[in-house]
Amino acid sequence: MLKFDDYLRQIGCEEELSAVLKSIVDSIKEISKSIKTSDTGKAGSLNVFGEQQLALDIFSNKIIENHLKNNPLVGIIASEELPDEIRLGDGAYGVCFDPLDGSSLVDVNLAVGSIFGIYKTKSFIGIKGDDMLAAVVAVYGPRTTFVITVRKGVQEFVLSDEGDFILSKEDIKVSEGKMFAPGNLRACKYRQDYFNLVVSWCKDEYTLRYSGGMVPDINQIFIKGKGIFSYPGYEKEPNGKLRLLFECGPASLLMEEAGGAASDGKARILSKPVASIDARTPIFIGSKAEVKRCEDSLA
Ligand code: AHM
Ligand code: MG
Repeated sequence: MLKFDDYLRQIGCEEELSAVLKSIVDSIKEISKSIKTSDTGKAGSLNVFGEQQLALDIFSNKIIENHLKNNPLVGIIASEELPDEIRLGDGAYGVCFDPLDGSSLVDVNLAVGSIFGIYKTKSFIGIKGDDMLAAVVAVYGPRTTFVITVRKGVQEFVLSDEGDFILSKEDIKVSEGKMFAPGNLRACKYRQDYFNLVVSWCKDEYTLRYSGGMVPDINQIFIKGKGIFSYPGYEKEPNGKLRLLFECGPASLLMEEAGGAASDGKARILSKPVASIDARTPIFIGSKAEVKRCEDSLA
């Protein structure tokens, strides 16, 4: 039974980065607890993307913000639920996060998650996923788990009854296999190429595993070790819906660390500079051959 702190020590993770990661993991614990009984209604406000904020989005954001504010190593944060990046102090680390991805799935009791990217930076503008030091994706489902990379492969931890995160899967690898999570199927009305791609997965007898939450949809690729998640754009929204900084970047670092790939259809997600904190990107992420198939089919 290896606890998270012991894992960090065992791999020789730098002390400061470890401290930032511990703040993040403490916030995951708190969200996991609060989510069970909290109000699932609307907060009455819109985020920078013009989307209705739920009370759940606001409180998850607050929990993470508070944990990071209490850590002097964190100098800047940016959240999907906040209009701008926020300067906290002189700390060298920057943490960007989607506090509760898929929050509208909580009332129907499907899994949701939090996504974190950790950098050494004074601003998120102009950075690339390639600059990221670590990424964490937490899943609140029947169990609370997270997958993490500090650029030494991908590991999964599970929250125990005692309140500790325990190593549950080591050196996660994503190879090939017939499982698909096709997002934004509305694009099929406007894009024959995407329609054809989805039909080809069906004809090849792929297993459909799509929950409507990017976090569980991608997490299953890590845990099953195979599959593809797609979220293309189309005329109405050429870059799709998902955010480069908050969602696609950290997920892509984890995927590449697991031996998979992540592309916007042409370029690696991790090679794309963040032009503005609200920038969106199409994404095709999972097994290498599947990502290539997306690139070839949608060229
Ligand atoms: P959110 O950050 O507001 O929760 O939105 C992101 C979520 C993703 O988890 C999911 O892949 C996507 O929205 C699905 O959106 P849609 O059902 O509108 O295609
Ligand atoms: Mg989100």
